[in-house]
Amino acid sequence: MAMTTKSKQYIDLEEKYGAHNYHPLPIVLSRGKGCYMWDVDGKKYFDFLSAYSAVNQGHCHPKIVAALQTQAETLCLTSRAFYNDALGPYEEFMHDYFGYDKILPMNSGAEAVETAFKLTRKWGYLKKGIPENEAIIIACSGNFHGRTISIVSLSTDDDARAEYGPYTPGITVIPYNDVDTLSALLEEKAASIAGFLVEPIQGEAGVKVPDVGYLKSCYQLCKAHNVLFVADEIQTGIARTGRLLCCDHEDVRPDILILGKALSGGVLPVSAVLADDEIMLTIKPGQHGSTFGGFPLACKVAIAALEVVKEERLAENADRLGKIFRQEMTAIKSPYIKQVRGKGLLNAMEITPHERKDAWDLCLKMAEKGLLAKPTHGDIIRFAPPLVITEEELMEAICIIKESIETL
Ligand code: IF1
Repeated sequence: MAMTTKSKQYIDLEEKYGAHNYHPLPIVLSRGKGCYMWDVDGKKYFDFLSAYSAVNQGHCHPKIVAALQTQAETLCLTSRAFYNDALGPYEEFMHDYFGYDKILPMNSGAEAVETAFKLTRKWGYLKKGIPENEAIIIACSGNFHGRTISIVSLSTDDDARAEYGPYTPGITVIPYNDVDTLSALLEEKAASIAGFLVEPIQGEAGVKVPDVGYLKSCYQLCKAHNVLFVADEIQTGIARTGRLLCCDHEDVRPDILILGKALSGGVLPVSAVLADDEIMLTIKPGQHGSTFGGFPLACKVAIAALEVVKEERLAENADRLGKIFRQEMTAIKSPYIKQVRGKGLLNAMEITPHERKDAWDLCLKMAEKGLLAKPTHGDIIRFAPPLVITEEELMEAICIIKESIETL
């Protein structure tokens, strides 16, 4: 797919003046609406990445943008040195919406994961009685929880982790989707284990869906050993997998719930950690915080974003259309398709490179035909459109995917 002159101007600017910490597809976008984006030449695309599930409500959702605009003209930021009339009502809204005693508001997903990490350790020392500096947190291989030093200390992906040492101690990594290993580790070391951090579906690893019952079994083991079950729903939450939370598929209520991305509908960085008082109140005034955490813009935007989820029945839509998507994709007979997997509208296709064509080539071909998706970890293509997509739009997108595979 040839890069246009106009696109090249923007790409060159980023090449020259921006850090080279990404390798984007050569598409330069300038407008978004619903499940569509347009590039600088006016070409229209289906967005099948949704900014990694941050745009579940669709690009520039009018209700969310209006909430942003109104608050932006009123009061943007007070800091937490004072109270304001947006944060309390937001915290109550989140309590009613998710059913946890309290919320600790942050900005990026990584910050929320770090916050959950600190909360888990605090609880380990103050409530479980783990000796100071001996708390262990368990994570799963193949995880992706963000890019701070402590989070990459959990990572098993060399790109995310190499040459960033020395790493944060107090971490044990076990295989994902492996209850027996968790059970054995808890039997052996529960006394010093504070928490188990897990993605209900591993997004970056390539939409790895664990066996049915995995989350429930892990949760029960954690309960039995007085270890916190910490769910990172930054990518799987907010209706993406066909339920409000991915843990809802197994009726698991995490001890600590981590949200981000679509919590703001992709309009601002808004993240949050939710927990009940026994855990949340272990952090005292002055022991954690953030300048923009829970600022008035975030409060109003997040309320609007979550109201849209319910008003437009996005979880139900994701559940229904996800089944259609996987059915249609599985029906395609092609030497390129190794496997199609996912839940709700978080799906992935594992590609078998064929005649020197791979997932990257397929993504370029789909872009040419008006659909944006990106490979993860080599040959897995994630397909995650905004949850506002209609069945008609989905069928049109499926045609593009089929045509692209056939003409690759
Ligand atoms: C990038 C990956 C996905 C996440 C989970 C925490 C975070 C993320 C489950 C941190 C963020 C983003 C980061 C983004 C690409 C995307 C991503 F490819 F990096 F791994 F989705 F799979 N927990 N994931 O998925 O949230 O600090 O980014 O707000 O380009 O790094 P963040």
